[in-house]
Amino acid sequence: MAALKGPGAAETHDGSKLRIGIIHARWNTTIIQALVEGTKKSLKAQGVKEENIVVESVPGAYELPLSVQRFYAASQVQGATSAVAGGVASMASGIGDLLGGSASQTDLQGSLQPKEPEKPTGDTALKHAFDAIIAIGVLIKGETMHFEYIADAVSHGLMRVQLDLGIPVIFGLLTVLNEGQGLARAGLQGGTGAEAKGHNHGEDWGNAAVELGVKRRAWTEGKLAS
Ligand code: DLZ
Repeated sequence: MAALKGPGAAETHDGSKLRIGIIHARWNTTIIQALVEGTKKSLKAQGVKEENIVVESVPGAYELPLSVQRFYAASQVQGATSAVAGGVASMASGIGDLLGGSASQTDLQGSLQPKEPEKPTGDTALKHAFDAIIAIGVLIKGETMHFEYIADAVSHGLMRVQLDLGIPVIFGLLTVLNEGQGLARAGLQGGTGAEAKGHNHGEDWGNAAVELGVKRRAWTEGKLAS
Protein backbone atom coordinates (compact mmCIF):
# COMPACT_ATOMS: atom_id res chain seq x y z
CA MET A 1 0.00 0.00 0.00
CA ALA A 2 1.29 3.45 -0.87
CA ALA A 3 2.33 5.52 2.14
CA LEU A 4 -0.32 7.95 3.36
CA LYS A 5 2.22 10.35 4.77
CA GLY A 6 4.89 12.14 2.73
CA PRO A 7 5.26 14.28 -0.37
CA GLY A 8 3.72 11.84 -2.85
CA ALA A 9 5.35 11.18 -6.21
CA ALA A 10 7.69 13.99 -7.23
CA GLU A 11 6.72 15.99 -10.31
CA THR A 12 9.35 15.89 -13.02
CA HIS A 13 10.76 19.16 -14.35
CA ASP A 14 13.64 20.22 -16.53
CA GLY A 15 16.19 21.67 -14.14
CA SER A 16 18.90 22.13 -16.78
CA LYS A 17 18.59 25.94 -16.83
CA LEU A 18 18.48 26.34 -13.06
CA ARG A 19 21.16 27.57 -10.72
CA ILE A 20 20.67 26.27 -7.21
CA GLY A 21 22.38 27.24 -3.96
CA ILE A 22 22.76 24.83 -1.06
CA ILE A 23 23.74 26.29 2.27
CA HIS A 24 24.19 23.89 5.14
CA ALA A 25 25.12 23.97 8.80
CA ARG A 26 28.04 21.84 10.00
CA TRP A 27 26.59 20.74 13.34
CA ASN A 28 25.80 16.98 13.27
CA THR A 29 28.04 16.54 10.25
CA THR A 30 27.41 12.87 9.44
CA ILE A 31 23.70 13.47 9.05
CA ILE A 32 24.26 16.75 7.23
CA GLN A 33 26.61 15.18 4.69
CA ALA A 34 24.10 12.48 3.81
CA LEU A 35 21.33 15.07 3.45
CA VAL A 36 23.47 17.24 1.18
CA GLU A 37 24.31 14.19 -0.97
CA GLY A 38 20.63 13.19 -1.16
CA THR A 39 19.73 16.73 -2.16
CA LYS A 40 22.35 16.85 -4.92
CA LYS A 41 21.30 13.43 -6.17
CA SER A 42 17.71 14.51 -6.81
CA LEU A 43 18.77 17.89 -8.24
CA LYS A 44 20.92 16.08 -10.79
CA ALA A 45 18.19 13.52 -11.50
CA GLN A 46 15.97 16.47 -12.50
CA GLY A 47 18.60 17.82 -14.88
CA VAL A 48 20.43 20.39 -12.73
CA LYS A 49 24.07 20.36 -13.77
CA GLU A 50 26.81 19.84 -11.19
CA GLU A 51 28.45 23.15 -12.11
CA ASN A 52 25.17 24.96 -11.41
CA ILE A 53 24.93 23.71 -7.83
CA VAL A 54 26.81 26.00 -5.46
CA VAL A 55 27.38 24.67 -1.95
CA GLU A 56 28.34 26.79 1.07
CA SER A 57 28.55 25.88 4.76
CA VAL A 58 28.06 27.79 8.02
CA PRO A 59 28.70 26.73 11.64
CA GLY A 60 25.18 26.00 12.86
CA ALA A 61 21.51 26.17 11.96
CA TYR A 62 21.11 29.50 13.72
CA GLU A 63 23.29 31.09 11.03
CA LEU A 64 21.10 29.86 8.16
CA PRO A 65 18.59 32.73 7.67
CA LEU A 66 21.15 35.53 7.38
CA SER A 67 23.44 33.32 5.29
CA VAL A 68 20.67 32.50 2.84
CA GLN A 69 19.92 36.20 2.46
CA ARG A 70 23.58 37.16 1.88
CA PHE A 71 24.29 34.08 -0.28
CA TYR A 72 21.47 35.10 -2.58
CA ALA A 73 22.70 38.70 -2.69
CA ALA A 74 26.16 37.45 -3.68
CA SER A 75 24.65 35.45 -6.55
CA GLN A 76 22.81 38.59 -7.70
CA VAL A 77 26.06 40.57 -7.70
CA GLN A 78 27.77 37.77 -9.62
CA GLY A 79 24.89 37.68 -12.13
CA ALA A 80 25.01 41.44 -12.68
CA THR A 81 28.82 41.48 -12.96
CA SER A 82 28.84 38.67 -15.48
CA ALA A 83 26.07 40.35 -17.54
CA VAL A 84 28.08 43.61 -17.62
CA ALA A 85 31.29 41.74 -18.49
CA GLY A 86 29.46 39.88 -21.28
CA GLY A 87 28.05 43.16 -22.63
CA VAL A 88 31.45 44.88 -22.59
CA ALA A 89 33.09 41.89 -24.30
CA SER A 90 30.50 41.83 -27.06
CA MET A 91 30.72 45.63 -27.48
CA ALA A 92 34.53 45.38 -27.67
CA SER A 93 34.27 42.65 -30.26
CA GLY A 94 31.81 44.78 -32.28
CA ILE A 95 34.18 47.76 -32.15
CA GLY A 96 37.06 45.47 -33.11
CA ASP A 97 35.06 44.31 -36.12
CA LEU A 98 34.41 47.85 -37.20
CA LEU A 99 38.01 49.03 -36.77
CA GLY A 100 40.30 46.11 -37.37
CA GLY A 101 38.12 43.44 -38.89
CA SER A 102 37.74 45.23 -42.19
CA ALA A 103 40.40 45.85 -44.87
CA SER A 104 40.30 49.59 -44.18
CA GLN A 105 38.61 51.77 -41.62
CA THR A 106 36.17 53.01 -44.24
CA ASP A 107 35.36 49.51 -45.48
CA LEU A 108 32.84 48.05 -43.06
CA GLN A 109 32.49 44.83 -45.02
CA GLY A 110 34.86 43.17 -42.57
CA SER A 111 32.29 43.44 -39.85
CA LEU A 112 29.96 41.34 -41.96
CA GLN A 113 32.46 38.56 -42.54
CA PRO A 114 31.79 35.28 -40.74
CA LYS A 115 33.53 35.25 -37.40
CA GLU A 116 35.77 32.53 -36.12
CA PRO A 117 33.94 30.58 -33.44
CA GLU A 118 34.91 31.82 -30.00
CA LYS A 119 37.15 29.49 -28.07
CA PRO A 120 35.35 27.80 -25.19
CA THR A 121 36.58 29.16 -21.88
CA GLY A 122 35.85 25.89 -20.11
CA ASP A 123 33.51 27.62 -17.67
CA THR A 124 30.01 26.62 -18.68
CA ALA A 125 28.43 27.31 -15.31
CA LEU A 126 25.40 29.59 -15.24
CA LYS A 127 26.01 32.90 -13.49
CA HIS A 128 22.52 34.29 -12.91
CA ALA A 129 21.07 34.78 -9.41
CA PHE A 130 20.00 31.52 -7.77
CA ASP A 131 16.61 30.14 -8.80
CA ALA A 132 16.23 28.52 -5.39
CA ILE A 133 18.26 28.03 -2.24
CA ILE A 134 18.09 24.95 -0.05
CA ALA A 135 18.90 25.60 3.63
CA ILE A 136 19.99 22.44 5.43
CA GLY A 137 20.49 21.97 9.15
CA VAL A 138 19.99 19.30 11.80
CA LEU A 139 18.81 20.29 15.25
CA ILE A 140 18.89 17.53 17.84
CA LYS A 141 17.05 18.13 21.08
CA GLY A 142 19.31 18.28 24.12
CA GLU A 143 18.73 18.82 27.82
CA THR A 144 18.19 22.57 27.64
CA MET A 145 15.85 24.93 25.81
CA HIS A 146 18.41 25.63 23.05
CA PHE A 147 16.60 23.37 20.62
CA GLU A 148 13.27 25.13 20.94
CA TYR A 149 14.75 28.62 20.59
CA ILE A 150 16.91 27.78 17.59
CA ALA A 151 14.20 25.74 15.81
CA ASP A 152 11.69 28.53 16.22
CA ALA A 153 14.07 31.33 15.21
CA VAL A 154 15.41 29.49 12.16
CA SER A 155 11.98 28.41 10.91
CA HIS A 156 10.62 31.94 11.14
CA GLY A 157 13.85 33.41 9.75
CA LEU A 158 13.85 31.18 6.70
CA MET A 159 10.21 31.94 5.92
CA ARG A 160 10.85 35.66 6.30
CA VAL A 161 13.89 35.54 4.02
CA GLN A 162 11.94 33.51 1.46
CA LEU A 163 9.11 36.06 1.32
CA ASP A 164 11.44 39.06 1.45
CA LEU A 165 13.58 37.77 -1.41
CA GLY A 166 10.72 36.30 -3.42
CA ILE A 167 12.68 33.18 -4.23
CA PRO A 168 12.07 29.63 -3.03
CA VAL A 169 13.99 28.88 0.16
CA ILE A 170 13.58 25.18 0.72
CA PHE A 171 13.19 24.23 4.37
CA GLY A 172 15.82 21.56 4.91
CA LEU A 173 15.87 21.78 8.67
CA LEU A 174 15.45 18.53 10.58
CA THR A 175 14.23 19.09 14.14
CA VAL A 176 14.61 15.71 15.77
CA LEU A 177 14.39 14.41 19.31
CA ASN A 178 17.45 12.15 19.09
CA GLU A 179 20.29 11.08 16.80
CA GLY A 180 18.41 7.98 15.65
CA GLN A 181 15.57 10.06 14.24
CA GLY A 182 18.10 12.23 12.41
CA LEU A 183 19.98 9.24 10.97
CA ALA A 184 16.72 7.64 9.76
CA ARG A 185 15.69 10.86 7.99
CA ALA A 186 19.04 11.00 6.23
CA GLY A 187 18.77 7.39 5.03
CA LEU A 188 21.40 6.25 7.54
CA GLN A 189 19.34 4.06 9.85
CA GLY A 190 21.38 1.01 10.89
CA GLY A 191 24.66 2.11 9.31
CA THR A 192 26.33 4.16 6.63
CA GLY A 193 26.87 1.38 4.07
CA ALA A 194 24.57 -0.79 1.96
CA GLU A 195 22.70 -1.87 5.12
CA ALA A 196 21.52 1.71 5.73
CA LYS A 197 17.77 2.25 5.76
CA GLY A 198 15.42 5.19 5.96
CA HIS A 199 14.25 7.84 3.57
CA ASN A 200 16.75 10.59 2.79
CA HIS A 201 14.76 13.80 3.08
CA GLY A 202 17.39 15.64 1.09
CA GLU A 203 15.93 13.99 -2.02
CA ASP A 204 12.58 15.68 -1.37
CA TRP A 205 14.30 19.03 -0.87
CA GLY A 206 16.12 18.75 -4.21
CA ASN A 207 12.85 17.93 -5.97
CA ALA A 208 11.08 20.84 -4.26
CA ALA A 209 13.86 23.24 -5.31
CA VAL A 210 13.60 22.24 -8.97
CA GLU A 211 9.80 22.34 -9.02
CA LEU A 212 9.64 25.76 -7.35
CA GLY A 213 12.58 27.10 -9.36
CA VAL A 214 10.89 26.17 -12.65
CA LYS A 215 7.43 27.33 -11.55
CA ARG A 216 8.65 30.63 -10.15
CA ARG A 217 10.36 31.40 -13.45
CA ALA A 218 7.17 30.61 -15.36
CA TRP A 219 5.06 32.72 -12.98
CA THR A 220 7.55 35.59 -13.33
CA GLU A 221 6.90 35.46 -17.09
CA GLY A 222 3.13 35.45 -16.52
CA LYS A 223 2.78 31.78 -17.49
CA LEU A 224 0.24 29.68 -15.64
CA ALA A 225 -0.13 25.93 -15.96
CA SER A 226 -3.40 26.12 -17.88
C1 DLZ B 1 24.46 25.70 20.07
C2 DLZ B 1 23.86 24.67 19.18
C3 DLZ B 1 23.22 23.56 19.73
C4 DLZ B 1 23.09 23.34 21.19
N1 DLZ B 1 22.71 22.61 18.94
C5 DLZ B 1 22.78 22.72 17.60
C6 DLZ B 1 22.22 21.75 16.76
O1 DLZ B 1 21.71 20.71 17.17
N2 DLZ B 1 22.30 21.96 15.42
C7 DLZ B 1 22.87 23.08 14.87
O2 DLZ B 1 22.88 23.22 13.63
N3 DLZ B 1 23.43 24.01 15.66
C8 DLZ B 1 23.40 23.87 17.00
N4 DLZ B 1 23.96 24.81 17.81
C9 DLZ B 1 24.73 25.93 17.20
C10 DLZ B 1 23.88 27.13 16.77
O3 DLZ B 1 23.09 26.80 15.65
C11 DLZ B 1 24.81 28.30 16.38
O4 DLZ B 1 25.73 27.90 15.42
C12 DLZ B 1 25.54 28.88 17.56
O5 DLZ B 1 24.68 29.17 18.63
C13 DLZ B 1 26.32 30.17 17.18
O6 DLZ B 1 25.39 31.19 16.74
